[in-house]
Amino acid sequence: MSVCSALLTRHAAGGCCRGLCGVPPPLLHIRLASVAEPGTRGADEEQLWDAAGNLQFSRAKTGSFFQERPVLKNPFLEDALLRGYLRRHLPQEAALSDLRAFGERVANEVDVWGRECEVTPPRLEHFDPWGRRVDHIVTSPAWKRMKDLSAQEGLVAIGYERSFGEWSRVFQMSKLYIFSPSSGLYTCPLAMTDGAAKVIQSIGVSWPVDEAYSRLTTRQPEQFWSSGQWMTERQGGSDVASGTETVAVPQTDGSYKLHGFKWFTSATDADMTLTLARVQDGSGATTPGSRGLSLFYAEVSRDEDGRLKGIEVQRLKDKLGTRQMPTAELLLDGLPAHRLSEKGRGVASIANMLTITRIHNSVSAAAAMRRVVQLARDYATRRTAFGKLLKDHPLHIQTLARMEVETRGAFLLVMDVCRLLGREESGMATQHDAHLLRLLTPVAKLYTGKQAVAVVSEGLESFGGQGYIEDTGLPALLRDAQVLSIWEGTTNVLSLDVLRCVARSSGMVLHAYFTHVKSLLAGASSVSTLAPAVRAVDGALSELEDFVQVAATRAPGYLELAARDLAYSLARIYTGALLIDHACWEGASSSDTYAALRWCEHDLCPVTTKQARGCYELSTAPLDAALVYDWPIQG
Ligand code: UCC
Repeated sequence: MSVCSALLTRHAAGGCCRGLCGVPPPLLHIRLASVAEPGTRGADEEQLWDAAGNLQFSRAKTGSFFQERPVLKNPFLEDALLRGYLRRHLPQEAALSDLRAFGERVANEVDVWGRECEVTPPRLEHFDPWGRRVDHIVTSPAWKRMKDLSAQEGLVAIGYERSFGEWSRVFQMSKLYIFSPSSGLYTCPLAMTDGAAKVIQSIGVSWPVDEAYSRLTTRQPEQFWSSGQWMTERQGGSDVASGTETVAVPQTDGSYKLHGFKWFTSATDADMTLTLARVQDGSGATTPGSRGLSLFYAEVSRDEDGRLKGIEVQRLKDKLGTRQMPTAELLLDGLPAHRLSEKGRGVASIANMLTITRIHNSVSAAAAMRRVVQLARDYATRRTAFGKLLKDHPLHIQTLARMEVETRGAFLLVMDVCRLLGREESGMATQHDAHLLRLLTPVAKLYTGKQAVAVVSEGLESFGGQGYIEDTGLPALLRDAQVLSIWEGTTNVLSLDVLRCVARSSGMVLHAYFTHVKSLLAGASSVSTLAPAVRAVDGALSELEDFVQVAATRAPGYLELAARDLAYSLARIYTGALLIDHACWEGASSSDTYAALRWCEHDLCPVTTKQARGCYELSTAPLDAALVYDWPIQG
């Protein structure tokens, strides 16, 4: 028997094992003295033994090194920009201590629930054990706890209590921002719940939605309702005007019954919903297009036999991400409903909901970026490679710094939209603010949705292979980010929405934009450290003004081709101005200045860069098509 196998035998007979002792003993290098047997290690070969005489990799042992995991700390305390922004704009101790306490809860309690939602996705029980159709969507206990927590923490209520006046939305969205990545996607029903409350409030809170409104905005978990937003049908969710087939059949009591098929309904375990349908006239006819759509309110309830009233859940969707949340196809077969809007004013009425859900979407996008940066920078203090910690590799830190710049930009853009919303709702908004809110809502949503995918993807890479391992919880961040640019209006649909609001306001939204960016830059004119950034934003703004002048004289197709780049230019220039403005604040740090300078190294006005290359000339469209389909180029 070799020394090696003798020791193994001795250890198996009575050695102290690592698992029982808890703390791993130090490793010792022991040089073997025996003569090697054929096929065994040589006498000079070095082996690793621990102090208790355990040989690594022997039998059930897996070695003593384990990579440390990133640790989620209080996301409020860890976020210097969030705290700085609130110290500047909302320094009330009540708000700050609430966020501090909630951040603690998120890190130590809620994050685990979020993970539980991911690993215990909802399932659909069509039938009860005796064959009756019940269509029960069974969700995890953690998903239900998220609902209670949302009520207790006032995650919708804060926006309607308005305890902090015009800053109430900033406070509410700050809570959602630290909650979102740990929420198991409960932020989705909250977005729609908030949107429904907003619609009801703007239409007027009276019967039959008065009770719904108080339930949507309560802090009492047992009273709290969530709402759905059922807009998407089989023909698609973007072109709602022509894609909506659902009909509303008038009842003698003034209510309606809805018949149709809703193809993509999120958080389908909601207590109520807002949805669109076409009112049938006496002959059963409906009006096509947008002018035929009206807005309806419906409660999701069950009859005495436990069957859903007027709804069959066809199936749950099998999605890339957002798996924590039930998303379903619904057959509406006589769903009792009440019309909320005037006939034909459905799209205009649900637009308030879209504004709110798009803002929530932007908050979630900024939050996803912040979370991956927070975890990546923690991990960089724990993981060693090539002889030193990741944090000591300048190239690694450069990558994290770039992610940080994107995250800061996204945060300030989103919070500025929340600021404008708060001003509008508290009666403080000027016409100028209202124009800015209309323009920046789609801009922020489309830009942050794209940024989130890029930053979270980069973030996963900073964990190496572990970023690709499912049960670290990291891949879910990327899967969930991917939806942010898709639902609530894709990038192109929202770029066209930007053009639409420019046209509908006769350019006033752009006038407000230019005026506001200039006023932000004016405040920084004497700050020499920011001069390169101010010059860059100022120059880009002039280019953008020139582009708008030229584009106004061109055929509509020209602007359509420019729409996405125009929206990106609006986002980058405005964000640059916000970063500069924040860096001028008396409490700002040198990092605030550095972030502004770095942001302004972007191509701030891609629409003029591309314009100079002829990208929007009408001759480009057939060339693009020829490239995509590999057609021969004509002429
Ligand atoms: O439902 C979905 C999934 C739910 C999941 C919820 C997640 C929440 C976020 C979670 C965060 C974590 S996905 C389905 C999403 N679908 C959309 O978002 C629709 C996308 N399509 C559009 O936005 C289109 O632009 C449409 C549908 C609005 C276009 O329809 P129309 O009928 O062609 O619209 P018009 O004619 O341009 O506008 C009709 C009226 C006008 O008002 P009036 O008649 O007074 O002039 C417009 O000014 O609606 C007004 N309007 C708006 N107002 C249209 N869009 C807006 C707007 N964005 N803001 C204010």
